[in-house]
Amino acid sequence: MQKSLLCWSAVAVGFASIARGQVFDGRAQFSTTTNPAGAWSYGWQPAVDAGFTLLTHQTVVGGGACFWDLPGSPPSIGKNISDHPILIADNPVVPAGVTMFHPGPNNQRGVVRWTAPGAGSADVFIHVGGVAIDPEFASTDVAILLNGSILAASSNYNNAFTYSFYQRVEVLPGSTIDLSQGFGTNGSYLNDSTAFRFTVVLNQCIADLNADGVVDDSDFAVFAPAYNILDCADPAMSPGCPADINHDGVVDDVDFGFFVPQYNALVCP
Ligand SMILES: [Ca+2]
Ligand SMILES: [Ca+2]
Ligand SMILES: [Ca+2]
Repeated sequence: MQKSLLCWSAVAVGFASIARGQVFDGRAQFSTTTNPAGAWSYGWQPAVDAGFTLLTHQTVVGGGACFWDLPGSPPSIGKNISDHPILIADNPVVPAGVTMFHPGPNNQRGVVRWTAPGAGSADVFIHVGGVAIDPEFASTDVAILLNGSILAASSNYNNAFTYSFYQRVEVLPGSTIDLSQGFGTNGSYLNDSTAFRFTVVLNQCIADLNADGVVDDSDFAVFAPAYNILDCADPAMSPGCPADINHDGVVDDVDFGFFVPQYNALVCP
């Protein structure tokens, strides 16, 4: 197994504290040093739900993007752990901190897997897309699976594409939720670099922003100023951006749409 000194030395950048309770943030917790790492593992499969093999080789691209991959080839799953944007081989400029994947030449699928550490309700948020710059040639597809059964699937025809998924599912210890990426409808893996976010909130009320077991005015007092700031990357935003309920990097009307029903219910489900 090849390990990059850069990947190891930057581990402190690769981990961030969990913002609130049992929040599994596939971007903040992305590991460039171990696989599996906690609830997360990075692997590949020859087709959707056709086995899962861990990726154990690592490649560094652009001086700070670390990928798990097959030796010399995608599928690959990685993160820009540097503090600056990085140009990837197929031309997307990947901002600092972004996680991304790329399918293989024979449609080997990159798979990011979350394995439940306990039983309960898991709120699953996934966002895909947004880094490649050549929409004429790019095409990928994604599937989301619970214990090998497809919950949702989507194809896109260019990387201006963005796709968001949310579902609350019941899990048992060892249950798996997979985000799987293939090369799409154009039959080519070229230009298929794709960013992703993958977050699971386990047994926690997603609108309980101050984690006291109810959703009330004290949570709205957290939400309202964050909504006015909007961007989680804004220095004025509270650390961890707790009001970003759907974990897409901004606090906007979509988050408010998640907030309102739980506020009306008051007691966490
Ligand atoms: Ca493609
Ligand atoms: Ca609360
Ligand atoms: Ca949001």
